[in-house]
Amino acid sequence: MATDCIFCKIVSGDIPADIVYEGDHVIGFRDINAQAPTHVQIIPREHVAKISDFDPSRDTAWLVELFQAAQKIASDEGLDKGFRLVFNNGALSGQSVLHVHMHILGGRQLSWPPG
Ligand code: DGP
Repeated sequence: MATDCIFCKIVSGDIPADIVYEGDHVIGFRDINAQAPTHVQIIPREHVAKISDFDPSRDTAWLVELFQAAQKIASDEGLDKGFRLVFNNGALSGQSVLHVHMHILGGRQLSWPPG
């Protein structure tokens, strides 16, 4: 746990969140500033700052569960017509929270390209 990390504090329960998925290595919770009818953050319980820090000798369990969680959340939320998964990585992408998180967005027509 990183003591100054908002998402670590959500994992520990020190900051409340609307949690929609809890697994061994991953949790999912609704985004505080939702950009779509479904907008959930899926994060590893372990603190890893960004996806470019991913280490396959260490991080495979949460990586696999991240996508299993996305499947389950998409099913639970009725996103059968489509959804989008997004990782922002680093300053130019707009990553604002330095704890790996995969956005799952759905429930409306999503445009492309993103801003
Ligand atoms: P990014 O720009 O990819 O770093 O997205 C971070 C997202 O996290 C952003 O959409 C807002 C969300 N977020 C930030 N702080 C909190 C929080 O305390 N609670 C919840 N539920 N979401 C948060």
